Amino acid sequence: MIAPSLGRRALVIGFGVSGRASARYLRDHGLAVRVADRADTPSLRAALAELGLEGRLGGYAPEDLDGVDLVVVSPGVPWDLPLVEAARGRGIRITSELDLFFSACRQPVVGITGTNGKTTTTALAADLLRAGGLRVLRGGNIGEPVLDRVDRLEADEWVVLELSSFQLESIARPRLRIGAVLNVTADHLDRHGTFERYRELKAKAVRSMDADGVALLNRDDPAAWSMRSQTAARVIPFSTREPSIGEGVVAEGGWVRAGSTPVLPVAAIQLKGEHNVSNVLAAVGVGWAAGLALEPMAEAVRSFSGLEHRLELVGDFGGIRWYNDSKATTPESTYRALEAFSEPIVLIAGGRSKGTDLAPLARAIAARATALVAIGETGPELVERVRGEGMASAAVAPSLEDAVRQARNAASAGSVVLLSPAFASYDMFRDYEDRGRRFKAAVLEEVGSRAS
Ligand code: UMA
Repeated sequence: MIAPSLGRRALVIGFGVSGRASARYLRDHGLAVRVADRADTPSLRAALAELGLEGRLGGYAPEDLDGVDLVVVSPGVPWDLPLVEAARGRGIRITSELDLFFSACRQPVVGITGTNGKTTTTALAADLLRAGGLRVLRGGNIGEPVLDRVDRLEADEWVVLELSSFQLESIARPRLRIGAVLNVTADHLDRHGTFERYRELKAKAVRSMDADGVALLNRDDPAAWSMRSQTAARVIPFSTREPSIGEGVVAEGGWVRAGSTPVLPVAAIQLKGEHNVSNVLAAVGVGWAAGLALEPMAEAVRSFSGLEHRLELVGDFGGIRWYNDSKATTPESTYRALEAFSEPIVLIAGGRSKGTDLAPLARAIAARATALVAIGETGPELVERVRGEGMASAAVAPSLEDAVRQARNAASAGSVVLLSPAFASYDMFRDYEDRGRRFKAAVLEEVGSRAS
């Protein structure tokens, strides 16, 4: 059946995991789907052939819009790309995978956004809801598209989405039952221009909520907390620092509490760092707002050991513990990683800049790490700046493998080697996952094999 509101002929711009899900969904709804992608690779060609679609790879042109009445923009494609602007100029409807998802989905949706901690909180919130007996579809920026699964949702199923600013920008009305904003610090300024615009995109998650919704806002983060005046939803604060916030979720006296009810001891949380306690509070808040019993939720928190590439322990070799925190693509996530340890730290950092200032990062590294091995495009400037802060042990490594060797030489028993890059990975790697896996492989190769 052709859904009347979708049109007849769609152009999907960007053929990554999100674009493929959109293309599948629209094709299955009877639309003629064409794809355009700036890249041209064997895997893109194979994916096109597999879905039986026509497309232009290696660039796009205005004629790609001919005959099209719907344009689906992938999250990584700028919302103001000239081709998208041209489509607007022609009066063509512009949408996205998640915009279409919200139009089609009737089930309650939990949306989790913020600059750091989204993926961990999304994974944990989904686990908590499942532990509480609910059926859950998890997806979004966590790497799992959802549009091609919306038709299979059960009537009583819940949806837990990680929402990025890129995705929020493209959703006309994110209709959330429960929305959580974890924190907002400067990120993606290369795309959004100003912090204020970026913050507004995050606020969109709670701005379009109704009075029967619950907005979980981080009381400890000024930008997230300021959104309490921008939502019609009931606001539940969460905080690791202010125990007396009334009807909130807090960490106080060594306990996680939901309102006045103790949920579990903070010491039972396996994740490292105060930022992760904050993420746990947000996830517990989601379960609490969904009306679940606290005991199964506490059990789900206890058994959650974290995700790959987020302060992930690679191994302990000769008394040196190696951690993969490749998902740290912003200085703030690296600050949190640095704060999560009391041991001496040899830090591997650097990558592609997203327009943030390097000075505060250099100060934090010099204050907390004993040595820096810098990689990627920002590597040389980072080394120069930490030296300017008085840090003697700082050097550039031409490759990640070389960085691992240098870090091994700089570390001693009892210290931690931490890959927490603070920047995007695209200068040297396919993505942060590629960076993290190559790091782990290099550690096992260079250090693990010698230690065993
Ligand atoms: N492309 C173009 N033109 C462009 C940009 C990209 O044609 O201007 C093409 C690329 O050649 C590639 C395709 O688009 O073939 C990639 O599309 P995409 O960048 O939208 O990436 P997807 O594979 O579809 O993954 C997207 C999200 N990517 C981004 O937002 C950059 C994934 O988030 C998300 O997990 C996935 O959808 C499912 O929802 C990743 C991410 O880095 C993890 N997110 C950012 C972050 O977390 O900081 C926001």
